[in-house]
Amino acid sequence: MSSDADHHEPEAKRAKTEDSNNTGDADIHLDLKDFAKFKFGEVLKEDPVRKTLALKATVDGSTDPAVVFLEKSAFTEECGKKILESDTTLKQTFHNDIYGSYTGFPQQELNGVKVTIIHPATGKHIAKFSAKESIIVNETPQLYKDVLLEHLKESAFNVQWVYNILEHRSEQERIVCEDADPETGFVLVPDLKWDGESLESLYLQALVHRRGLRSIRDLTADHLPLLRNIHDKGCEAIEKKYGVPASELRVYFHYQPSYYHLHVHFTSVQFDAPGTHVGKAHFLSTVINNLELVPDYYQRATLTYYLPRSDPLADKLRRATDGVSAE
Ligand code: M7G
Repeated sequence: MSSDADHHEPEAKRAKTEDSNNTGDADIHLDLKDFAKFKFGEVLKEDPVRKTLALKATVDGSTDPAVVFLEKSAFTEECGKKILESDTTLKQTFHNDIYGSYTGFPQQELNGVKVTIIHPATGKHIAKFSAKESIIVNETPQLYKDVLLEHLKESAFNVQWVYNILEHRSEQERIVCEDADPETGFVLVPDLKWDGESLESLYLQALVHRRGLRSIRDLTADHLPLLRNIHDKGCEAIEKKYGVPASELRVYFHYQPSYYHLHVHFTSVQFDAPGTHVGKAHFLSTVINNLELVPDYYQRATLTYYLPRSDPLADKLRRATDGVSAE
């Protein structure tokens, strides 16, 4: 296994990675109140089941595109009550016997759409939000070392947003729980994908304070105290703040993750969150158990996952081995 020192990317090198936001553009998020500066470019992906739409847009005064991700917000009990008891207007489509179909127009504040904007968006962001076919990859330890680690040097998402949270420069008021211990500590915050309100779609992230742990591939039995701490304190904090017990929480890693700074996803089991499927999610409890049984499990295991067919990594893996097969 490589040492922690290997894992620290120098600042200058990170700034050169594909999604560096050092483009010289002003921070669009400062005081953004409407879409006046945005122009529709193209639809990247639409998902009628999740009721989401990812768009590419141009932004006045910027040469870089934006990704705009729209998501119809989940209903809450409070919202349902207000829709029924406030001034909602109804337009009837048809009725038949005891059945009626309507379009409802609730009050403006009940009609919110969750909007995520990434600007400047890189080619890697556009690819992440685009419709794509997948292949299955069987990543052996050798492929991880020879292909994936090399690929990450050239093409990894910037994790500056993680450092901003850990160093209390962003999202400070959203922190649900923090353990400042440099070895076993972490920060628990609501995920970017969660509106922070609807418990049915509860989604939080635990970001480890320790630098140099990229993914489950880096974990050994030495990290068990860190992992147990995240599990126990994370679940405890969520139960305290949101009243959701550990038995209703799905606690897991992604492999591969998009962001290579170790983090743990906490979602409600009632919520079919994106990325909980086989080939992506690894329960924290299973990871702990594997490391208890085999201290270097994740340096020896072949890990199987989905990869977009168009991802440049898929090509590199295909060239290096026959271990890539079409799904
Ligand atoms: P991942 O497994 O690395 O990537 O998880 P993926 O699930 O997106 O493929 C990273 C998690 O961090 C995702 O659930 C993101 O929604 C979340 N996330 C990403 N960003 C840029 C932010 C952010 O700025 N703030 C917060 N709170 N969460 C973020």
